[in-house]
Amino acid sequence: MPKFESILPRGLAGLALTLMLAPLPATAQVVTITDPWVRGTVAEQKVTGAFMTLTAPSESRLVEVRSPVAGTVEIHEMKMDGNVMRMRPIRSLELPPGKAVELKPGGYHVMLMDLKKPLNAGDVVPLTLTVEGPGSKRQTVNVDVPVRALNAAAGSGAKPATEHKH
Ligand SMILES: [Cu+2]
Repeated sequence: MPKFESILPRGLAGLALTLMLAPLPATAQVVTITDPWVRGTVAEQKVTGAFMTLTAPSESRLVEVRSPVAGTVEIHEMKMDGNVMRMRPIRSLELPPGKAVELKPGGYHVMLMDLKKPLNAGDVVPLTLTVEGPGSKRQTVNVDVPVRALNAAAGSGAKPATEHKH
């Protein structure tokens, strides 16, 4: 008994336990990003959309998106204006707990503006999402997003890029 005590002092045992438990909060998912993609562009096109499905574990909101390929990135919503569907920037996108929020053509989307070069199918666009969780705690999530061809029949019913003209 006394020998055991000397090998594993109480303080050290406590430390080992702390280290084992530490990874749990560190890996707690901020937000799950499913099926992200960016619509490819043609030469001289300065604007395109990024789409994905976001699921947050707790009450959160997407407050900012950044990307090195774009001078400006905005979060957009589509809204009827009379008989015309228009998009406009929103300050944040609510992510209710456990609910999948879809960013898709014709709906919410991330607008990549001021593109520095054309985006071709097969390119990868790094995005940094800032998500504000409970207690206004902000965390960033990096995701590498594949570019799909401009006219590709992409995932959830992608349509031609015309709806993204400003
Ligand atoms: Cu837009």
